[in-house]
Amino acid sequence: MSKPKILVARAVFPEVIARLEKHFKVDANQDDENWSKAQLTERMRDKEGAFTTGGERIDAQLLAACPKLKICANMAVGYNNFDLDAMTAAGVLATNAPDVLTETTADFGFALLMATARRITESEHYLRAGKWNKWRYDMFAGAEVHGSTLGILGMGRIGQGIAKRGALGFGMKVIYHNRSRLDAGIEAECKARYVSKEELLKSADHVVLVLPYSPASHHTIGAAELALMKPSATLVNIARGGIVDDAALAAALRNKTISAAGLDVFEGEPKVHPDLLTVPNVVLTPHIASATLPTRLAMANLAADNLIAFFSGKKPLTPLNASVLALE
Ligand code: 8YV
Repeated sequence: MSKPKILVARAVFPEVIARLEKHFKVDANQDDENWSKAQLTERMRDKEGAFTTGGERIDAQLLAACPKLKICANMAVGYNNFDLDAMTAAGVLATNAPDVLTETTADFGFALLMATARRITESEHYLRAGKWNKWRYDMFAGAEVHGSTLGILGMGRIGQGIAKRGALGFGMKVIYHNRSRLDAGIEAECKARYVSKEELLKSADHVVLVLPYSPASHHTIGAAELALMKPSATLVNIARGGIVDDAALAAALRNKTISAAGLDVFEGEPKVHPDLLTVPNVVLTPHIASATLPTRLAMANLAADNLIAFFSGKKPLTPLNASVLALE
């Protein structure tokens, strides 16, 4: 029997490509070319499976042009690049890559919170620019982290990881808001108290965003929400671009409506709103929250495991629209 044809849409670890090649006829984008939607569709047209990252939009238009496609395995926990309804309607299974990145991403969320609150990049830029010629008592005085109030919007696995770091490691009071309230057992484990979004924004010293992107969460944080926050508060976004209105945030940072922000994700990334590049009180990183080599390898292997399981007639490990499998 001939091997199923799959597309690997972005460059990934050579050992993962080698694994996939044992099972599939692989068309791999190892040069990491930036394909347009039309180029992606063209390369996917004759494929039965696809290995995607968060950047490739899989929608009804693409699916209509790729009738052989049966599965798209995302090397990301977030899957807002998938039109899940269109995929389900087309009978295409979608899988994501949760769990393996939880702790690494929570570490980064906390690192960004610390760097933001304690003005690490701002002070480093000052030092590198040769501006440091004497010590001053209030030089780069930042916000207290230990003992302060940490507000987490989006209390999934990564949010819970950040809550534990804050509560257990830094003695923070943790409040959270989520679509649904967590079980009392999980709240106790995370030492977290459920509050309304408004209360969270008004009372947190540090707000961390870890909620999934969907049209419903678009601009969850805009000018009105920023105005609710304390002028001394910091905001960290490791979720998705589009959850924050970046133009409104840049204005709030410039006007000191809030004191600082740490951003790993941006509206329209890899482009960054030009106003964010000119305000000093923001730490900017290029979507690297899950970026350690062991974690990225685990994410790639999980996407590969999903493809291999599916084409061997087994249940994929992390399906998003398992109802499609019932139709098989
Ligand atoms: C990915 C992410 O690295 O998993 C996610 O949802 O945002 C990151 O961990 C990125 O999406 C590329 O796949």
